Amino acid sequence: MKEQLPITILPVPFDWGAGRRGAASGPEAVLQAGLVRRLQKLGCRVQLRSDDYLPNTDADRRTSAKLKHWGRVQTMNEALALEAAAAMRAGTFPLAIGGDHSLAIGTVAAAAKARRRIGVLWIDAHGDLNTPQTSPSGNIHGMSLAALLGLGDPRFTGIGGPGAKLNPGHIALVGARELDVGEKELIRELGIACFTMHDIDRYGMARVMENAIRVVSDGTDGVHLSFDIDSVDPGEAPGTGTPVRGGLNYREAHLAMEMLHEAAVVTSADLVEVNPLLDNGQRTARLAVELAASFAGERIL
Ligand code: 5AB
Ligand code: MN
Ligand code: MN
Ligand code: MN
Repeated sequence: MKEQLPITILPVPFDWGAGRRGAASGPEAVLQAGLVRRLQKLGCRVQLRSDDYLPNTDADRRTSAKLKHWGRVQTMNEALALEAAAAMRAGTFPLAIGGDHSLAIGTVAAAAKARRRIGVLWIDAHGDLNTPQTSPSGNIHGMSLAALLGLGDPRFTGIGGPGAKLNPGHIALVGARELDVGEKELIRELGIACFTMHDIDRYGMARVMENAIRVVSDGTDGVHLSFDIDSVDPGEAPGTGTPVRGGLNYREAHLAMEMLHEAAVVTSADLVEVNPLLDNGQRTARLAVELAASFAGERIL
């Protein structure tokens, strides 16, 4: 992360973008696992925002088969985008704690507005590049990156203003191992840099991250890190709604965070998809805290 900026933690207790409930308790679990203290111990100034910026969407039943719970997802994202923008205007680094990955529509839209040309590093087992037409599930957390590219429904491409929020050439996916047909087509068509688990096996995490960091930082004015905990192997991170075997091991995940700290290019971030209902004790929530600490500069020596 960029040095010295105070961190504004934005809890996003919301999971209507996912197919199963539980990620709404992610922020509470990650905070309970000691996120604030761990960051403060590193010398970071930390402001923990309360979640009262999020409107209550309990009564909102607007949904459709191709865009499940779109009313709630839209309302959450509009509010989160404003809150993330306020955190950046105040000169702080917004760190959104999810919550399901649909929340990146709001945080990246805000980052794109603040930084003009934004690079996005999407560390995830998935591409999150579906549109309502290609999605096999209708779950909006699988459509967030496509929406940010201006693809899909205007209710989501229009969050934080109409149109694409970023250039496909400024995106890097890392850790992908489950891509739907339409996502594969889109990656090829747009030439999106996709560093799959195959690439990580073959070239090693260090080389992959060097290349990914170059893609997102060359020719951009800021970099947003969107870290889906399901990028990590389910053996280490069982507490997540869409686990996929064959993910990042413990050290690969930490190395990625350590290299991002060193590169000092990231200007905003999300940590998403922790689902305490599916966790083995606090294993996944603790991992999330450790990874955030590596990102914020915790070192072995
Ligand atoms: B996550 C799937 N591609 O669209 C879909 O966890 C899974 O934010 C999406 O990466 C997973 O439903 C979304 C099959
Ligand atoms: Mn995701
Ligand atoms: Mn995922
Ligand atoms: Mn997931």
